[in-house]
Amino acid sequence: MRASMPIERTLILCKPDAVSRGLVGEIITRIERRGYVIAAMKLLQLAGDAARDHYAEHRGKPFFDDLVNFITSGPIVAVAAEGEGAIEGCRQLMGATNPLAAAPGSIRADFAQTIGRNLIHGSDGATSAERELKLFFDDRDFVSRRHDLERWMRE
Ligand code: D4T
Repeated sequence: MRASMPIERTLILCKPDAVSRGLVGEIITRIERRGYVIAAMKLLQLAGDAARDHYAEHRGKPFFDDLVNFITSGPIVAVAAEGEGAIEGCRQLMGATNPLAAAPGSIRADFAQTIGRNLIHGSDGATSAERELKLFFDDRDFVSRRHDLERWMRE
């Protein structure tokens, strides 16, 4: 019997640099190849208030205004990714916040240069995942992927 982790949902954002550089497919491919499934997804452009809510933990920090200006500067793709240990697994796929410190082979190491243009956001824990998913998705936006997840786990 294989050891299992809880099935988790995490919020992934392909930030404006990922969308404008045409890297959304690359990012989603890596998430899917790891075995996580897309439970909800949308293309949108964030308003300032929504961006300030999303980044509430960084309010007051010197980079806060730049962060909000950047995340609202163009379309983003929000993805709810689901799978065993998906929160930490997606953080691994992303690599460290500063691309210069990101593990080789991670998304940020492979495609990004600076911390202010690091392509992707992923929730950093269960509490933030729950809070952030609610900012982007309603219950009715989610589609059950249980069959796909169960098949993946059997194979
Ligand atoms: P996000 O939230 O974009 O997934 O990034 P992380 O979870 O990996 O990192 P974070 O919350 O610490 O930072 C949020 C966001 O702020 C930018 N940033 C961060 C920045 O421009 N300068 C900084 O010094 C820090 C710490 C990058 C990501």
